[in-house]
Amino acid sequence: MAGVGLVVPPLLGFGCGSEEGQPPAGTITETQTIQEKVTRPLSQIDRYIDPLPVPDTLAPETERYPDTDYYEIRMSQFEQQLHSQLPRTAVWGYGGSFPGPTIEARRGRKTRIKWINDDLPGTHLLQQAIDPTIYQGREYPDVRTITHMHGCFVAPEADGQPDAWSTPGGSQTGPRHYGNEFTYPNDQPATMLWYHDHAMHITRLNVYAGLSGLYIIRDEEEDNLELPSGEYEIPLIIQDRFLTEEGLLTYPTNGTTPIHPIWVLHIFGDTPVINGSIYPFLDAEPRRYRLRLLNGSNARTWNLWFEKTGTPGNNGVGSVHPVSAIGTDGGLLPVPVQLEKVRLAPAERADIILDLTGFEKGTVLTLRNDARAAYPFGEEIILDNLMQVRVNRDIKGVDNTTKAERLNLPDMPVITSTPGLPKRIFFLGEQNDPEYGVIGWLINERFFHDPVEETPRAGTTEIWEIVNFTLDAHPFHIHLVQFQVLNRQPFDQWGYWYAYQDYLAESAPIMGPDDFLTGPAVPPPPEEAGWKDTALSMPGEVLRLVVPFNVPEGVEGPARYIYHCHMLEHEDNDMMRPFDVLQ
Ligand SMILES: [Cu+2]
Repeated sequence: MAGVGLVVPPLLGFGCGSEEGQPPAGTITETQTIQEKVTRPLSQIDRYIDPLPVPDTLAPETERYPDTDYYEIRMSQFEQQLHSQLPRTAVWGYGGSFPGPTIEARRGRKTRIKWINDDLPGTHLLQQAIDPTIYQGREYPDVRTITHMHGCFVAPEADGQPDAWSTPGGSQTGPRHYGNEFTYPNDQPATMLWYHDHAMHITRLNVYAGLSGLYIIRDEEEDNLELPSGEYEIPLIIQDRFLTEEGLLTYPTNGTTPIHPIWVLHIFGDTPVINGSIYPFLDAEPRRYRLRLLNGSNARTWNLWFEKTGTPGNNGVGSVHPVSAIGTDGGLLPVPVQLEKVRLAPAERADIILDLTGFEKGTVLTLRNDARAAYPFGEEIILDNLMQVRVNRDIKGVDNTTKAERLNLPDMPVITSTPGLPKRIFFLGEQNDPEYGVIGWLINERFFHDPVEETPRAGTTEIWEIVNFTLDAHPFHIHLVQFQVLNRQPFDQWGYWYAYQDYLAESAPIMGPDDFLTGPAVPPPPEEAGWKDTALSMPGEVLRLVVPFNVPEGVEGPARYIYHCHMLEHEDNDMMRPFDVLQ
């Protein structure tokens, strides 16, 4: 863990101690004790005065199981300072920090984690935002959690699915609960996954309260590239939140309709939080940095760029400083791609090189965003000016890393669908009420607990066509797999929707999108031409995915997984479905 965390002042410390001599996670130590400071209302805080914190990397226990790194990670409620001019904020977190500690894994060596929620309180941190009207008539305890490893090739029992939740102490469990200790095979290329809560109908509140963290897989292929590492490899977990003027975390409870008086269609916070810090800055050297970006927001899509906002002599102020994308959700790209802007939908990751080589001391870059919310047409506040990177340090030693455009990245296999298999079509739509309009979201007009309808066979590769009938872009996520985006193609949204209504009324056969296409199929942009587990389905477009299905060693019989929209308000009410992989 040495060399990974940046220097963080005590008042911003993560305190997920696991090193020898460190206190157990979640305890308040003397170094964490906050100095009493004059605080201000949120609307009056200064920007870019707190150094960007980086979550600690946990040290594993290596002796307990053969060929396996073992961890115990506790969930708890605690107070953390999100900005040095705000009082401490009560949050939830893994390992006593928000976001949780980073887990590093090596391809080919297993990781086993015991997720412990016994320390969580009996009342939810966001109790007022709980809305049982979205429970489809079922009953659930308010505090329930289950940790999902997003993007992981993992057995269904260890996947962390919505119905696998348990209450603190385990007195109540979901109908598909398989304990809280899971093994992750790490049988996939080097990449950055993330773990987060996934409990049925309450994922949005548990993740928003703070239950998420990073999981980085490394391998030899990546080692050989000589990418920036150690303190020059920095994760950016980008989230948005609402806080009161006093710094309390709040979640909207204004509801959408009398049918769901509290649950909201989606939320777009007015305060950016990066690695658990509001408007932080990064003091940088004039060299290459590898930034591991995660959009950890509930619902906000970001369209990010670095802009020169300050230079000695004002040279180039206002210009975009491009980055090089080198990886996606599931691994490295085949070629580096120079980008002015990086679009990230909820749960998507981007592996980028920010090259500050030769930058004069005093240069300031500001991380900006211009994505509308809801993406792409919405009218909510665009959160802009999120953090700063300041070239304020002298370079230590020499930068021996490879220039991004000269990186010899591994080849990307082109996968094709298994001949003879029909395409599967997934219709993204709304739950509509005749009186109140949109009251929720659905895929194929089915609720989560309706019977399974998709049963791909292990060893085959399918085409999944996602048809978006709504006016919002939805990040479509499939558990278990890493897929490739084949293309996107516009269609006549109204024409197809009416035909679909006829089909639902059983007066017409189901029709694929072919008769309604209005333009050419466009392959994914090069920065998206890698392994993906989440892809943005745009309104009025057919999104085609090439999805290879396999199950980890030892998995027998039909293996249950799920796919869903990764806007957490959507998946909680009911834009999520199960599927079974047959063998
Ligand atoms: Cu959605």
